[in-house]
Amino acid sequence: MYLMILGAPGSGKGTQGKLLADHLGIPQVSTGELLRSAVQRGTALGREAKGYMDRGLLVPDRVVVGLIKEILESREAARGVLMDGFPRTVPQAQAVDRILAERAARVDRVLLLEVEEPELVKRLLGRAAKEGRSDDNLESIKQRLTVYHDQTAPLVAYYEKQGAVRRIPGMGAVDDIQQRVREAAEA
Ligand code: B4P
Repeated sequence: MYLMILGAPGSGKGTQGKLLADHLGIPQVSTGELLRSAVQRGTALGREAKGYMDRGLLVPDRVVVGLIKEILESREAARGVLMDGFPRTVPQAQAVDRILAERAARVDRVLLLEVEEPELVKRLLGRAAKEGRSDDNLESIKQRLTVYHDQTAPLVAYYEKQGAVRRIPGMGAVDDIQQRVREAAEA
């Protein structure tokens, strides 16, 4: 099963994705986590990605598509994967479709978490206070929201054409949202 969790920054992709992946027994893969790990290790990929991430911009597709290909072709992903934070642009979605088609698979469900913007900002500023992630500052958060609307939200129409999108109200308690997420994933 190939599932994708889609939503604006702060919509709870990481939180809900982890719970759902554990429940289904498939790996959760987050390009954000992989990129942050590359930054921390100071690899060439990490050095290139850091400038984009800190400014709230997307890392270029040519960098991310290689990463996505590696993930989806790995043995770990053979039985399915929960994609958290990718694809994020139409060219990335086309790349995912091509890679999955090679194993006669496709994105089965896109779980779209819908959260109002003031709540998104509140959550990310809350995380900044707790974890100090370098892109959780007001300027970068605003930029990430703009990038989401311009470059990632068009994916909703892309996957709606495939009948894969399930809209999930993402406000409220984590456990209540997880219940809705599971129902949407398994329906
Ligand atoms: P990501 O790591 O994907 O970060 P994000 O979109 O900002 O969302 P995140 O996953 O952290 O937040 P979540 O919704 O889980 O990407 C970071 C950067 O990496 C991007 O800006 C980009 O530069 C780069 N990047 C990553 N993937 C890329 C790609 N494919 N192509 C190009 N560039 C890419 O929200 C989490 C917060 O909300 C937490 O603090 C959590 O505790 C809180 N929360 C969750 N549910 C809640 C609830 N119900 N109530 C209250 N708080 C809640």
